[in-house]
Amino acid sequence: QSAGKPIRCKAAICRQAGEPLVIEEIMVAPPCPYEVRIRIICTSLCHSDITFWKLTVPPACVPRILGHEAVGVVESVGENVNEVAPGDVVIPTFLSECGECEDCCSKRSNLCSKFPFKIHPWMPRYENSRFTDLKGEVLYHFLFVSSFSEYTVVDINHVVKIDPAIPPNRACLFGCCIATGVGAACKVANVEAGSTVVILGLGSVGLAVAKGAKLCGANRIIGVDVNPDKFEIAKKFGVTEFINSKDCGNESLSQVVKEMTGGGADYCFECVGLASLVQEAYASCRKGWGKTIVLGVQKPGSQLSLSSFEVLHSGKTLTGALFGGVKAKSDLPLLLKRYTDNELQVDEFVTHEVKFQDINKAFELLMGGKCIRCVIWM
Ligand code: CXF
Ligand code: ZN
Repeated sequence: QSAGKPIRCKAAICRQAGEPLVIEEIMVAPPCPYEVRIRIICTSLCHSDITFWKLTVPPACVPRILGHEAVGVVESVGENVNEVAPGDVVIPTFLSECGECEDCCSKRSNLCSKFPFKIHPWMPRYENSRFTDLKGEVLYHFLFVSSFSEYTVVDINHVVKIDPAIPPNRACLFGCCIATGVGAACKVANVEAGSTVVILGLGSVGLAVAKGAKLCGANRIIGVDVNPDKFEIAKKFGVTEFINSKDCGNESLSQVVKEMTGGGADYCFECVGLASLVQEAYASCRKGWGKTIVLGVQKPGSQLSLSSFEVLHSGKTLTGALFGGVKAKSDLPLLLKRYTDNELQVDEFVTHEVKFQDINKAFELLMGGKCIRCVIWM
């Protein structure tokens, strides 16, 4: 009975960069053609939300509804939507899969070219917003998801229908960290059994890389972090050795890795978002076949410096991946199946859960360093 009408509900709005989110009543417009209005069940906080919450320069903009790791129920659908119906449980995804473009038709890419990924304040198809505050002011979208709201509107190309039996406080993690980390190991790097993996940064994405590497049969999984407490935690995720990058003395991290591994790691994953660490990761990989995968979100404008001579001589590969190379609609259900088959455990990722009204607590927890994932229940 709400279909076709605006919905009044609560949302957590970023009104000023770096200031606590403000919970306000807002209006959520009905979905346009090819769009889906979703009632969010729960959402989790990702470091990218914090990055964009703090950011004061474009592509940042306020007032904005952040949040991009979520699960919800379809409330209503716009015209031309046949893939999902009201009542379906769905994960909204920041990457589109139109299923028709050159990228969607190729197994080599997950970067839909019909609705390309961008840090954008609008809906992908109509370049406008479905959110207004009670004064009628437009509220901006985030990553085509904006899940810090009781209701959101998402393009059908950004919606994946899932098994409603999956616990929502686990399902939501597949909207970013699990797909990004596990996908990076299993799909982008295609980690070979018996190999040695180095993970720079043991946040949720780094730990998800460890899970993925373990699933692929990696022999040694070396975690690197500045926080020594991370090793105990990371062991549960498959990390077998630890380097505190602050304790490398006169040596560079890559020198330490090369000594430990007898020449360099087979795979190196940068999960922090620092250009200098991407360079260290590349230097830590074994000549001839080492692969470096960049997952960390860098500051806008940050540049890499690599010796072209070394690139020529090394035979190494450097690549990056959004969403772990995972295609939202084609691959996410397969990853979820590995979870329901108990092959991939994700319980350990959820260290905290809060109510929507306490969403700012989730920010404090994640920034505090002891939290891996905090689920926010609507
Ligand atoms: C990121 C990927 C790079 C841009 C911002 C969002 N993904 C998820 O956290
Ligand atoms: Zn994220």
